[in-house]
Amino acid sequence: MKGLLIFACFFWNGYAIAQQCPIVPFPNDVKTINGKLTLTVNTQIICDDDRINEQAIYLQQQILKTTGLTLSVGAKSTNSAITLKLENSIEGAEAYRLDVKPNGVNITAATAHGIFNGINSLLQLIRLSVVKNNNISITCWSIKDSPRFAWRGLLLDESRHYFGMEMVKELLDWMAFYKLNKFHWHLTDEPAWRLEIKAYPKLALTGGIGNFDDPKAPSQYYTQEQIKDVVAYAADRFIDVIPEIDMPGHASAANKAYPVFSGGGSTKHPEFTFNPGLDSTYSYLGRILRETDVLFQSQMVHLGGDEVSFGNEKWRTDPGVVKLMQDQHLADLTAVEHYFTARMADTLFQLNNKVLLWDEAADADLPRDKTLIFWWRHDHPEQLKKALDKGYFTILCPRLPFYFDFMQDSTQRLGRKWKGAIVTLDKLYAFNLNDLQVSNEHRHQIIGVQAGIWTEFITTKEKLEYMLFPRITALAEIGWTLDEKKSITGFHQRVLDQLKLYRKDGIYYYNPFKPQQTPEPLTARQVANLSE
Ligand code: TNX
Repeated sequence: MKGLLIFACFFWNGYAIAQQCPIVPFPNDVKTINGKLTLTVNTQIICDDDRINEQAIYLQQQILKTTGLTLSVGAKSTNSAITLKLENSIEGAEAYRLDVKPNGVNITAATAHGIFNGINSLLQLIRLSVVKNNNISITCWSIKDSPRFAWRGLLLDESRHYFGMEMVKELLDWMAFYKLNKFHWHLTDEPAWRLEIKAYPKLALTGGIGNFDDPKAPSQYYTQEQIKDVVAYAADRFIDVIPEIDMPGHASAANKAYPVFSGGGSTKHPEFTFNPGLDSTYSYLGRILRETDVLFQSQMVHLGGDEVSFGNEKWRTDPGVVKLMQDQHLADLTAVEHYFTARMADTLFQLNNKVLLWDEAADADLPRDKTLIFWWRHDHPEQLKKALDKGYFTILCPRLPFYFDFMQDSTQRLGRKWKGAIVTLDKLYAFNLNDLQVSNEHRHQIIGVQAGIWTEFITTKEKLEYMLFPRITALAEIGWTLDEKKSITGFHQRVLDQLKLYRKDGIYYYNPFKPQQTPEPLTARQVANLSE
């Protein structure tokens, strides 16, 4: 019933046509307008404001790329036009208005980011329209839109498997299309270190060797030039890139390159930690963070901080750590972990960066105004509560349903499950903050949501696409669209439209409506291992 409400009905030639706005994420205020607009080669993109000229060119390029139509950008209108205009009266850093009328399009916003969001809504309408004889006919709408959450993120783990520049840019393109605005790049972990650091070249050269399946795979990493390229590409799309340099755990690849800083590990996780009992560890990691800060413009670094207990047992007997515990009056290994995190966080604060950490760090008593906590352990709701009670701004990324390495279908053969649970598209879409029992007083501290593509079992581009598309659309709506505007029936309709775009673009997507049409892509080796 609720689903029906979002269908706007209008009459045309005497027929009632149920019409739903196809934009993903679904806009928070949308009305139908009678009639159609036809874009032709004579339609001009009008923009006489240098502050949004780049966005006008982005629109021009995307229209050419996706439809073949070449529109010119200029300051004066000839006939029908797409007009981009900054207007201070529109409230909200990312808010925009999009009016598509039979005689032209207006996109207005107070910021360039808002204009960019409006452009992406228009691009969605254009891409889903019919192009005939170089004419594009689009349905008319009046949209006033702004996001529910400021942080709408996606994490890609490239330590376990490396995907490379082309894949990263493809992800950034789709993120922009769906108004996702934070790219969390997990670049270091146990199998490999993927970021060139000039002061310590072996981090990439030696640490870059291997992946989750094959410890001997040739070194693969991002050079500093490539990082700058990605950061600029993302900035053009209003996406902040946040690097994650995981510490003091998940440090095995770094320790392979510079074993002198290793704090040891466990049988299952050898050489897993950095050594918090050595002073030189702090200056070593400090230099790494300084170079990282220069490369990334977001003024935020994620320091990980998760699962340290997987491999810190050697700390107990390490003379340096024992001395540190005595000198600093640290009662146990958790206190050592927090001491380490606080010291590294200080380095970031001196660089005018915020520190971002997984929810283990809610116990570490870092300054509230410079720390963001990522709640990932859905089975530890008390950790979310603690982060909020302590006043931290928090991002929700609970494994269930936000980890996209989890299976999405009972027929899937390779991927994670949580005690038998899988993450279907509908389960993900049903995610609701109200189920988390966050008090009203703390709601404003929840600044957003984020999904993670962890890649232990995602080894190819096809598999990555299969796990992400179309789940990325649900993520986008959870981040952007208000609960009362969401509807599962409307969403299914929108997803069906998006699947058409994936087909056009050659994306190996998963079809939630007809899973047998898009079988799970597995390599011959994976199939052989499964049947063993
Ligand atoms: C947990 S998220 C991890 C990752 C794994 C992921 C697999 C987090 C802080 N740690 O290291 O890749 O689960 O789903």
